[in-house]
Amino acid sequence: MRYFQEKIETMPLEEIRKIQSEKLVRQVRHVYEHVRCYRERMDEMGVKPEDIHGIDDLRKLPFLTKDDLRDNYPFGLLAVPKKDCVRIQSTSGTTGRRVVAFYTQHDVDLWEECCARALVAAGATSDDVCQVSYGYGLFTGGPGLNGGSHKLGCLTLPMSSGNTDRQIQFMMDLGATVLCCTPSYAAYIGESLKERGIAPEDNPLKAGIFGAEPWTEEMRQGIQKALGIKAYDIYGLTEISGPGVSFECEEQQGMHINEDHFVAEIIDPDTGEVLPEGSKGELVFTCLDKEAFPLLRYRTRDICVLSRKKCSCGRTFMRMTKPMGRSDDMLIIRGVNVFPSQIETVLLKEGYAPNYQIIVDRANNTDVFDIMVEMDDDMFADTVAGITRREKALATAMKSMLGINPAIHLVAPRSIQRSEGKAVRVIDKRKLTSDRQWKG
Ligand code: DLL
Repeated sequence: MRYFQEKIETMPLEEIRKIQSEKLVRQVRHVYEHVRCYRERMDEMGVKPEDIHGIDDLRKLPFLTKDDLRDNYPFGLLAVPKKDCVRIQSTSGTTGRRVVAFYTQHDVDLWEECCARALVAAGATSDDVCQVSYGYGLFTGGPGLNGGSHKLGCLTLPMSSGNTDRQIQFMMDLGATVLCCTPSYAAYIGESLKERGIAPEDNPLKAGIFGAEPWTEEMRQGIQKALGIKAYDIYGLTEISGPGVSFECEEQQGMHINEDHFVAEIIDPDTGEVLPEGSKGELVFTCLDKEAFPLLRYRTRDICVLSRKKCSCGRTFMRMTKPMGRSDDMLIIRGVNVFPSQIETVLLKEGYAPNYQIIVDRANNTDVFDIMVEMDDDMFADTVAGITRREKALATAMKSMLGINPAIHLVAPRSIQRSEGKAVRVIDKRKLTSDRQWKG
């Protein structure tokens, strides 16, 4: 089984664009009629539903941001009567007003189909046992992959995150072949298996579907080795439905966007100008056929690049790179732009596991930049002088990647708190009043 819905996933570009155009015209009419916020925005811009004839008219429409979602909390952007909705999900990682997304049964089906496509692209079939170790509840990770696994007909283990002993026991006893969780939890499960003396070839897993937070190519290699599997990336966000907006195929060269449901654009985050294919910029999504919470031109803040290059897996859906950071989570330390993923890259290159925490503070009007990094048992057994030498070497490597000098603190193995969901990598003490937290 190569595709979950072959005809759709491999359709020619002209057909994709035709379907997108037809759906967009219908969707714009739907939101204009049912959502006051859109009607007012479009009226302000002098755009009527009749002006939207197809996908080329997309850029006539206004952008929507997370602030708009918060301002319209909870029901302001709901496009169907509340009685027609069957589910809500909500975002993690922010304080203050949460973002609440609504789903009709049609929307849940569409979302679960997207997740089933991701599972098949990772090599799963109805013969597989799928262990879902993303959090369940308001977070979309657990419910999304759970639904996809059911749609495909896998035996589904709805583990949720946490209780790693039980995760490992069920994995071994029930023969889980596909693991779905955050990459940081996958790495932790890998460590825990090793601690229990279970070699990578002795667990039943063959593939993993990991997303919801940034992870580097080096981290992928580490997880693949520790678990003895092929590790696939999956992307999505609550506002646009959840996991499965895009997913990796066996080529592992970017994630295919489910273009029959979502249109992707890349814009300049400062000017809002739409950039040509291949440019790096902020990813914007339009939901083509969701009923309850159909966001148009939603600014994700994720920075990435889109490509229409042919993929040898046969899927024709365009691909996006892993998000390279967020237009709003980039740290500015002593005037220098720093992406946490750069720090992770250096750590993995220098032979450290990606167990680290960045702490930024301010003293005497100057930024203080510390990185706590865990040693492995061998490093920890070294002399004090040896450890100091290591700290200096790592600081030099960081300086050459980032352009500024962090203070490196090598800490004892397993002393940085492990995450069962999204890892908290950054503690920015300078911004305690902000309601936004970095989530990768
Ligand atoms: O994290 C949905 C999800 C669940 C995706 C499970 C994949 C697997 P939110 O909590 O709304 O939704 O967070 C969305 O997380 O805008 C990205 O910044 C980040 N993100 C999601 N997937 C990836 C990924 C879920 N594969 C935000 N790589 C998004 C990097 C990711 N960042």
